[in-house]
Amino acid sequence: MIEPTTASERDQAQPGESFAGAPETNGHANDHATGTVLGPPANVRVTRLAGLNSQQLLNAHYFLTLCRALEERMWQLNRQGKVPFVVPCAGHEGAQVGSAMALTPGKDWVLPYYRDTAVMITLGMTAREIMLDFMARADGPCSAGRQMPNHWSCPNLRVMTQSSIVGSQIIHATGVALASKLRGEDDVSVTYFGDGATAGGDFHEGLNFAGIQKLPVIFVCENNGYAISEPMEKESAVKTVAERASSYAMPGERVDGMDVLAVYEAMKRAVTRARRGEGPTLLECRVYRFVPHTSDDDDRVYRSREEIERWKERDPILLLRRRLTEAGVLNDALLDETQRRAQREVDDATEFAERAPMPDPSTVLRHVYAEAA
Ligand SMILES: Cc1ncc(C[n+]2csc(CCOP(=O)(O)OP(=O)(O)O)c2C)c(N)n1
Repeated sequence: MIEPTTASERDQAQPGESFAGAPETNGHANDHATGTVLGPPANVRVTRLAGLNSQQLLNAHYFLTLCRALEERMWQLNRQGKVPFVVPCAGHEGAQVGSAMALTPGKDWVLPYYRDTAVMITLGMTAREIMLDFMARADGPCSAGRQMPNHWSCPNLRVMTQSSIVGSQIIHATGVALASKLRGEDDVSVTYFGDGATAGGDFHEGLNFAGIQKLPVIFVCENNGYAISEPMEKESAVKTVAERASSYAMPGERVDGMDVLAVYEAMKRAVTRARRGEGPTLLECRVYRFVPHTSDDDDRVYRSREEIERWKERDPILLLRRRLTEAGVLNDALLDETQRRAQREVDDATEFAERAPMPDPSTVLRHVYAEAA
């Protein structure tokens, strides 16, 4: 049985110097990322939590709300037979939004994995763009309808194309960090993966090399306790992912991944270290996947409904809402407005993608790595 964790003791908040979606760094025109529409109303107290101001906190709340609404629509489209495959992230959003908020979009290199929809939203990818790829439309920015959904790629956000081979992005991120170091640049590479990926050789090779070379790379593990149906104890003889860091001479930190602000603070520390040339960090975010691995999985065969319900009491969206309400940043009217706005954005994205053209079959070999002679 895998039990929910509670928030760990945290260091004093670090002031947030950059925030995903800042208009000057984000090549996208999505106003949800710039935060110009959902500003705090005049009666909302200006406050800071974890070094983030009211506007940044409300943005984080919007990203979480939007991602969950988008995913619910994806399941509906899948059940209607319109889209064959959903890769959900419900339950992981806190770790994703909290970590991505500590990055500078378009400057730092990001190598996500298939579950990272909320990372992409936080960096600045729009709901329309995500829906275009989800429906394999010709204008889908990740692959123009060639790749499976959730195989992220976005050059202007420095999000690098990934493969379906679990964990392979770990060594790619290490190589990108080596390039940054050789060029003398202060950008940071970040890669995301699940606990199952830590059982593969790429994890060892990537961390070993990054440790030797002291590279500016952050390894973010979203540990949901399972690799599809395999529980953590069958993947690893040690109980946590973070403790493996000592084998590679880098700090390993374990954080409550349901707590957006705790993740943000831990990630901020790792980013600061990497930018100062102090080397890599392994950050383990303890999360839980609320729904099956994908739309092709039946999770009833490997975990109980009670286990899921217990974790849902620590839903990252509910935790953040509680925190923001107590701090006076969020109120009922603003919560209502946030939910309506997210729903409008999802409706718009769905209609937009459904109207968008499919790829022209005559272009099937375009952008394919190798063509037959
Ligand atoms: C090298 C490799 N082995 C197996 C698979 C099949 N596979 C796809 S996802 C997955 C589970 C990965 O689990 P984890 O890394 O914990 O991430 P999660 O899906 O739980 O977020 C597996 C085994 C694969 N794609 N690549």
